[in-house]
Amino acid sequence: MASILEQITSKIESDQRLTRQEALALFETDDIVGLGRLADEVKRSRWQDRVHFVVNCQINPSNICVLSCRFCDFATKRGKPNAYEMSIEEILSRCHADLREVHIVGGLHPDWKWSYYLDLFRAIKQNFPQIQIKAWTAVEIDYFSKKFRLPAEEVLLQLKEAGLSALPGGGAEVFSERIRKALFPFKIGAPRWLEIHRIAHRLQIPTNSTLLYGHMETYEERVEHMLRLRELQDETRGFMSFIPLAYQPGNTKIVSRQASAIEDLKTIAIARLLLDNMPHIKAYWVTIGEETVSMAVHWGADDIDGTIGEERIMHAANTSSPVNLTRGRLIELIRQSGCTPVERDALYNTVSIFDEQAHCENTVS
Ligand code: V47
Repeated sequence: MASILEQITSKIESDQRLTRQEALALFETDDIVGLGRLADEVKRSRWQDRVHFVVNCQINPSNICVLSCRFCDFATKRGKPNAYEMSIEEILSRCHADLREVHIVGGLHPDWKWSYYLDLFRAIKQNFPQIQIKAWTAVEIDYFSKKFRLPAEEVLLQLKEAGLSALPGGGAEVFSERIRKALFPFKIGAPRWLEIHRIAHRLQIPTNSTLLYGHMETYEERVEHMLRLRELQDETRGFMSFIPLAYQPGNTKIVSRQASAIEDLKTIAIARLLLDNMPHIKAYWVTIGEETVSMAVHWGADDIDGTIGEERIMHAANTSSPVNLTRGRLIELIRQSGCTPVERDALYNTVSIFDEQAHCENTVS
């Protein structure tokens, strides 16, 4: 009898979708190499040996948050020694002419006015018109909608007019009521997260999607999460990428160590196979590290995010990754993995293809 991997291979070769049971069987398989090879074939049929990256900068304007989610080491309260807030000028001072993307997310700030959010985007676009702004998760959009008494649609329209290009994929965590009740009971759940992304897609604002794994979720819950994203993507085609986020345990004591590299690679490979309508699968070096990323590009990932700068969410949870990678380092990492680096913008338009050594050496910084 054919093995589960052989059965799934022939389904994929005849363009059939994977079922929930098949995805679960892949999580249980011992044939990690076979799983990786299959995900790599699917990735190559779409992207050949290309791997995308972006020259970007993450900015987390404040860690003051009205929520206190159990899994989060980043959020704090006003008056605590680690609390911080950035002015628009401070944020501008972190932007520079080489950037293609700024990725802005933060705590749900209790006092900032709606004008801060609009003025911030206008100031970035005025000073750095080439930068595309990918900002505020669905959780933040929902918070603005309630706090400023505007429908989510209106929040998104005003942000778009001020310069928003895309929404990041954060805040999804795991689409499981069991886990929401245990780890983030006051944060929006799956229906509202999906609704905000549906509205964004309707307004022609592309978005990303994430899954926070490696804490207390089951394989069934990981699969259910991916299936709900696949379903919305069938409806809207508005997602650009899916990013599995490996949980950094930090000081929360939810788990004692982060998921293994094999778990990271399995999750990426299964995402590539199950999310057949998701263009990009991102291996995020900040959470899984450069070594695992260099393998992940052979396990189904076609994107490794970007230079990033001073990221604070995972670093608050003691990630061992560096605070910044240069464009040159990203190109080297992709090349050393045997792939072709493709610099992109926030919306996955191609900026440069580094398919010749000379081109790379002349261009890196
Ligand atoms: O929503 C919080 C997660 C997310 C931890 O869209 C944690 O391109 C791991 O969404 N360990 C924010 N994860 C980051 C995010 C993201 C990152 C990179 C690219 C994109 C994109 C989006 O980080 C949160 C939450 O799910 N998170 N704490 C932690 N200790």
